[in-house]
Amino acid sequence: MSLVDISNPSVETKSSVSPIPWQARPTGSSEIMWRFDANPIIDRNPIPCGGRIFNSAVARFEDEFIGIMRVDYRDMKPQLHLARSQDGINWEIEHEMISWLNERGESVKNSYAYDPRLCLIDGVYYINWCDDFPGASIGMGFTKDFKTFVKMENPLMPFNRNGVLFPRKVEDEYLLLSRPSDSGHTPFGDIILSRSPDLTYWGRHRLVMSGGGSGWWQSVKVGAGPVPIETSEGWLLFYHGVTQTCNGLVYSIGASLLDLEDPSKVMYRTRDYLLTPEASYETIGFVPNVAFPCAALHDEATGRIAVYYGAADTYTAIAFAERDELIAYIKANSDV
Ligand code: BMA
Repeated sequence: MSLVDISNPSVETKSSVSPIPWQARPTGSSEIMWRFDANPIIDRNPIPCGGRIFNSAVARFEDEFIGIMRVDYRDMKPQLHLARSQDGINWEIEHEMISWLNERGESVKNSYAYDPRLCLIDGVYYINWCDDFPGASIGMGFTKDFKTFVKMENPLMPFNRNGVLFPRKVEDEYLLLSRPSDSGHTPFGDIILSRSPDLTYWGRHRLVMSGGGSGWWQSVKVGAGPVPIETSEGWLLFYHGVTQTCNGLVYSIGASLLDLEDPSKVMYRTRDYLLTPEASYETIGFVPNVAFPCAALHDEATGRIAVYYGAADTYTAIAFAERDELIAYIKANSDV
């Protein structure tokens, strides 16, 4: 794990000014989304059982940050581990995987679990992940204290991935984004919105976004990233867009603004990627050329956003953006 150089005045940690990890845009850069200069924040072989931690979820809980980490084991199967951090940058990762109970209080074990998202709704933290149904499907569970974890019913039928809840009900219904798929390295994929009165029964499914657009970076498939951020201009949704090359798939990061009252309506969507694999920790690794966002911290007061993304299916990295500037950029450079 890399340590942040606190002598660097451009790094503001929780103990100094910013309530979320933050670093100003580098001098001379015109990027809308810029990388943390201490990336990757989690290096290879961070705990004894796991070779790689990436595509992980982060949220604030009480006076610290909590991570639900995707840990790829030495048998290469992924599992979820709890992690804690004072600054959102340096993490203490538990060496045992999260233990789940079902809703009857019985112990249940996931055969694998990956790409978690973490969403706070009315005081309860909900976790979504890619579960084995059998085959890729959306897993869902909750915790109130990060000590007891309850696995709920799978919300949707297989095959599906990238389940992302909204942080509040809209018109008295919970909202879930997902990306129907096959059980392998899906060569297609659209983002779908589903609604539920009770987090168990889901329906009124609507298409939100398809792969495509005028450019090629998101031509093969798209999938929702972090839990959407509510702004006065709409739900800000970071997502991954995938293109095909003769050397495999390339995962980049884009963003869209969804209608606040009907988030199946895309109002604006980035024509160009915001971040594509360029840094060595994104282009060299277990799966080269992957930037896969699963979490975002938003400081409402300053508009600062820290996006956590998996790099090359190997590392955990952070990129920053400024909310109002990003929204203005998306609106001015949109291709819906
Ligand atoms: C997707 C998921 C992600 C992974 C990406 C790139 O299908 O499996 O977990 O980061 O492929 O390998």
